[in-house]
Amino acid sequence: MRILVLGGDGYLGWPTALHLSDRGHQVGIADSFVRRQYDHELGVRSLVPIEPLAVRVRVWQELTGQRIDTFVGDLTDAQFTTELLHAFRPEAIVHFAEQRSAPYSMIDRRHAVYTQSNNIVGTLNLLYAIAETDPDIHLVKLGTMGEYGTPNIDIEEGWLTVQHNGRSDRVLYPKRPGSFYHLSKVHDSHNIEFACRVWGLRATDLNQGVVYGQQTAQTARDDRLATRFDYDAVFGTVLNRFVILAALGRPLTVYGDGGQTRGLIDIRDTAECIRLAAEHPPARGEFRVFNQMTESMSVLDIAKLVADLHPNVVEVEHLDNPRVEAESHYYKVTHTGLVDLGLRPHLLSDTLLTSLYAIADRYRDRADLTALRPNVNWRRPVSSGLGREETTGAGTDDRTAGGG
Ligand code: NAD
Ligand code: USQ
Repeated sequence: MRILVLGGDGYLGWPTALHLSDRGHQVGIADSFVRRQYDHELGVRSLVPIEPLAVRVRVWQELTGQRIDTFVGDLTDAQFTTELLHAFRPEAIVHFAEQRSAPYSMIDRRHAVYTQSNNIVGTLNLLYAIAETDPDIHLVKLGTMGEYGTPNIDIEEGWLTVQHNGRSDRVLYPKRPGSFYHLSKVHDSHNIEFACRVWGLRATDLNQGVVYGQQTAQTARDDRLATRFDYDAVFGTVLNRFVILAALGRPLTVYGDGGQTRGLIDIRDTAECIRLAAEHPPARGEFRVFNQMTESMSVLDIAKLVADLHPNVVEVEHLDNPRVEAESHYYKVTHTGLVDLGLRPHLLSDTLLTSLYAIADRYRDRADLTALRPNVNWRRPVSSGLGREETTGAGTDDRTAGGG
C-alpha cells in the first residue's frame, strides 16, 4: 500500500515508517520538524542522538534499497496539506503529527492555545484534504487513552451503549481528560467521527496508552536509524523516565501516591498496531476506535519494577503531584480490537528493561539533570509560564508559540 506517515520524524512516527517500509509498503513521511524546535525551546535533547530526517532515509535506503519520500511542511497550512495528498496519493494516512506532551500544553495560556490550534486545525485541514482529494483514503489517527480519563465504569473501545428512560442508543464514550493536550485529542475524535458520518470518510482512532521502549528491529540495524528517547519532565514519559533516572542513579519521581493507573504499550507493538490497522481498513463512513494498549500498571508499580530489576540500588521518591489527577481509582479497559486483528503483544519483561538500561547507560553522559525535575504546575493558570517569556519561544502569534 501507499502509506503516508504524518509526524514521521518523531519518536513513534519514525520507527513506524520503517516497520511499514520493511513490510513492503511504499512509505512517505511528512513533518514540520517542530518537535526538534521544542527541544531548542526547552533547552533539552533526546538522550539517544538522532540524525536529521534526510540522513535517516538515506541510511535506510542504503541498507534496504527501500525508498521513503519526504515532505517538509506544517499541517496547519491547508495548502501544504492538500498538495501533500495530491503529490503522494496515499491509500492510508497515519497521523502522528501533533504536539503530544500534556505538561507542555499546561505551561501557560500560549502553550495551551498553541497545542489545541496545532492539533485540531492540522487534523481539520487533513479531513478536508482527504474529502477533496480521495474520500477512500483510510485515516489512521493517533488518539490517546487519556481521552477517557479514569471513569468509575469499564472503558469500552470508543463507543458506549446507553440505556436511558427505557430507550437505548450507541454514543461516543463520555470523555474526561486531564490536560489541554488530552482535550485536543477529544476534539479531534469528535471532528473525525463527524467527517465519517457526514462525508462518508473511513477512519480508525487509536486511543494509545503510554509508550515505552526505544528500539525496534528496524531502528536497531544502525545507530543512525535510532529514534528519540526523552527523559525531561516535559516530554519524557513515565516508564522511559524511570529507566533513565535509574541509569543516572537518581530517585524515581513518583507524583503523589503513585496509585494512578495507566495503559502501557511497547514501541514495537505501536508500529505493529499501526500496520494491522492500515492493512485492515474499516468500511466507508465508519469511525472505528481501538484502545491501543496491552497492559495496565500503577505508576508506583512501574517504579518498583524498574527499581527492583536495576543492578544498582535505586530509590523511589514521592513528589507533590504537579498534575491534577485521581491517585486512587477504578481502571478496567477493553482492548480486544487489535488482538482480534492479529496483535501478539510484547508485555513488559525483565529482558526489555535490561536492554533499556543498557541504552540509557550508554548515553547517560548526555543527560542534563536540571531537566529532570517537573516544573509545570496544573494548578497555576498563567499567560506566560516557567517565569521566563523568552524560554517559551515567544512569538506574538499563539498559533506559532511552539516553534518560536
Ligand atoms: P513526537 O512529538 O515525537 O512526534 C510528533 C511529530 O509530529 C514530530 O516529529 C513533530 O515535528 C510532528 N508535528 C507536530 N505538529 C506538526 C504539524 N502541525 N505539522 C507537521 N508535523 C507536525 O510524538 P510521539 O511520541 O511520536 O507521538 C506521536 C503521536 O502519538 C502523537 O499524536 C501522540 O499524541 C500520540 N501518542 C503518543 C504516546 C507516547 O507515549 N509517546 C502515547 C499515546 C499517543
Ligand atoms: N508520572 C509520574 N512521574 C513522572 C512522570 C509521570 O508519576 O516522572 C505520572 C503522571 O502523573 C501520570 C502518569 O505518570 O499519572 C503518566 O504520565 P506520562 O507523562 O508518562 O504520560 P501522559 O502525560 O499521560 O502522556 C503520555 C504521552 C502522550 C500520550 C499519553 C498516553 O506524552 O502523548 O497521549 O502518554 S495516556 O496516558 O494513555 O493518555
